Amino acid sequence: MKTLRKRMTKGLTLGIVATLTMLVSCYEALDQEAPFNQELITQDFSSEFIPGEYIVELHPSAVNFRKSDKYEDVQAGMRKLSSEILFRNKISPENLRMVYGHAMDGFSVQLSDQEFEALRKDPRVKHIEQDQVITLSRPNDSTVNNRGGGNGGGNGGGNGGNNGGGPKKNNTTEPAPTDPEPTPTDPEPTPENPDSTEPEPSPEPEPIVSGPSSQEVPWGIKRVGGFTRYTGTNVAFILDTGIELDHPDLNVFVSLGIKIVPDDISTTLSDLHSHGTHVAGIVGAIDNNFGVVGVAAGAPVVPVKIMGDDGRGRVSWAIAGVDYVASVGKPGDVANLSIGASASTTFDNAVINASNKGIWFVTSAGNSADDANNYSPARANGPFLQTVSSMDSSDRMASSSNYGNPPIDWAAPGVSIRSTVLRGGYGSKNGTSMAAPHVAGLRLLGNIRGDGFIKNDKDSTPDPIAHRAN
Ligand SMILES: [Ca+2]
Ligand SMILES: [Ca+2]
Repeated sequence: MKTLRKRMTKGLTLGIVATLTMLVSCYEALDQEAPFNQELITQDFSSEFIPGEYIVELHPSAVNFRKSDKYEDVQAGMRKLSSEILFRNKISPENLRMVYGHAMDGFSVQLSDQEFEALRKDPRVKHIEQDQVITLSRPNDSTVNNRGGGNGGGNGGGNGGNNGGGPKKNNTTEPAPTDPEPTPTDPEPTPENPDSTEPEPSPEPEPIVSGPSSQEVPWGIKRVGGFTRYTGTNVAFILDTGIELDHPDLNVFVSLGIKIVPDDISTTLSDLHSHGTHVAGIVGAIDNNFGVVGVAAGAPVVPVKIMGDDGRGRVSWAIAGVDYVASVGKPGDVANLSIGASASTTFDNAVINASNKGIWFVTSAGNSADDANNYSPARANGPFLQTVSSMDSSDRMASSSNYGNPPIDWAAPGVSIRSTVLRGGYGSKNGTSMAAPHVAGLRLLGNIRGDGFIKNDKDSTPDPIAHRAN
């Protein structure tokens, strides 16, 4: 697998150097212990297309070779075919970047205006669309609490204790291994009477406890029905900035992972940004005696690194990640996409096609306080596709969350969400990026039921709150 990955990575590396303009698809606000529903918005969701960079979808009839089940073989076949098509149109095959053969047939490529016009007229070409940059707002999380780091007081910046749960002090007994559900039927908390699951302003600051029995159950995990030790055979693909491979609170399935981003963007499958590690922890942080715990505790999380260490990616890279999942994923697997871009037919179709293989694709609604129908893949719909809006611990829609039913299927916790971050640490983040993996974890466990509806929805249809069904 290692060689295979190496080879694939080599194939995918095409020396992409571009002046990347910013597209903000997802933000992570500072963990500042914001009062209810006033989470900080550091950046909006906006979009920028990349001049001269395109995603090309081919007619399936253009595929002139028999596809095997092997990802690397199909990649090689598509690379050959794509190069031929470019060559025929007097375009240097060196302009070729990603190739796709599972979620769609096609490739990404750099083109001059003249080359674009030529390729557009090729009968094998079904659709061409401009590529986009996707940018996460913060390269690093400032709220890292390294386990056992001894820098007590919680978050950097002195903003008051542990956000995101803080139940450590009473958690002296480990959850029972076989039946760990702490709050199977959590009643709807009300703003007037937040129950003990609420993470909001904790009266006494708590020191970081290292050592046994210091695991906390973040409020979001409780709200969706508590955690369950994952015993199934499926996996959760995290299409993101990678996952910190050696984080002690994560079960990272490294050998199934793939670095999609080119080598000049990042040379490691691991996460050097923190977004992907945080998302992974919400899905499946391990039930042990430290750190946090995820919805499907201990589930294998697979890094599909579509975003660079600087938090920048491209729609063409994201599609490559989706294409990979479509190839190696199995029915019942889950793929989390806590990223987004301006509306992209190609991106939508790739996700829809991949999900139709029975792989759950869970996407964030986006954080622009806008109609989710303006963003991809948030706006895509399908039987195995879930779009998730964000709410706070009082069941109120996050002020930044996108809205609109369809495409939104569920609301889930996305404000002051504590999870795994870099260097084996823990920190809080906000956004629909954090809401989606709650649903991804639930899908890994099985069915989801609604547990009430969010308050302050921005459209006329309050989103149902995702909760474990059984
Ligand atoms: Ca843990
Ligand atoms: Ca709604």
